[in-house]
Amino acid sequence: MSLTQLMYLECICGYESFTFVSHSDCFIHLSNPNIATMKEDVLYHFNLSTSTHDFPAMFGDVKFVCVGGSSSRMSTFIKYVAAELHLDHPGKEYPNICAGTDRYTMYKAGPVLAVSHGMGIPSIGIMLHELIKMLYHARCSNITIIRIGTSGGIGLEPGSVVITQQAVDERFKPEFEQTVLGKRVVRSTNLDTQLVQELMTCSADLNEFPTVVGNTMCTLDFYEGQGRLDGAICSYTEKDKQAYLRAAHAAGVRNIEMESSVFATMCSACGLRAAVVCVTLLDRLQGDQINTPHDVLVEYQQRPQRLVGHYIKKSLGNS
Ligand code: R2B
Ligand code: URA
Repeated sequence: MSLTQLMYLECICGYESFTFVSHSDCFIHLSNPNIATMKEDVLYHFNLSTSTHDFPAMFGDVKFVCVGGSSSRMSTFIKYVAAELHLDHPGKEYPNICAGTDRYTMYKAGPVLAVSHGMGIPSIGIMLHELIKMLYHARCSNITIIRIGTSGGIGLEPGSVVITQQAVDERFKPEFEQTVLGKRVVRSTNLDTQLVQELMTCSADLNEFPTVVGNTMCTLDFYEGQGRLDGAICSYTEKDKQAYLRAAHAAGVRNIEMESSVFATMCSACGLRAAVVCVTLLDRLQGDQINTPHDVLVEYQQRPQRLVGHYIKKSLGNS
């Protein structure tokens, strides 16, 4: 067990939080009693099932899970991490474990799993239900899960990386609201505060790009939902937009994306140590269109990968 994992003594169980004083392993707990009664669990959108795949053999050694929107980014990430951890050799391939479906992609290199989640809360939500159950069936312990993504910044130099303190909704509240059986259910969006600090230290170690800790606003839409003026529909003025983004900034929001709230809620409810690390592609106070040259955007998108790659390497005592 690494120093970081030894330092992680707090486990969340059910909705209670308590502190262990020993080096106890933290297992995933599902917040659903029905799963224990099922003979088979089909993870439909991964094309994996407990009756056709040996989850403990396939995934039992996983300690770090990185999730991100795009399939190609996750494929690049696994190759990068494998090289950093000296797990690869010339010609080594990283097959897509979910090759039987085109919904999500999944790659594994040693203790690292990389999974794509698509865009928006519904897409990442479905993926997380199946991922968390998969890790549970695999009897994984002491998992750290990090979303590495892109976002729009508020008042930051483009290319800055934001490590999320709190995921907040469009009213700047640290809440995720869902309709369950026709009723409004509001859950909190806690993230691991110690992990935030460890990632910040890793960014200082690298000293390659500006990094801040701030709140991340999670929205249901890229256009009007994020106060853009350039969608197919727009019902407000530039002045209204500026007032909204400045109010968000005053509430501690430093970036805007579309998955962090459900990610924080689900990981915390199931006892997963979680963080969100997103690069900002533009400063939303300056504009809405992403017109930065392609090669610059590619380099920006590598920044969360380099930061999290360094974190994993350091956690494994490999740096
Ligand atoms: C960031 O970028 C995507 C929209 O372009 C969305 O998935 C997000 O959260
Ligand atoms: N992703 C978002 O959700 N918003 C942006 O402005 C950029 C990337």
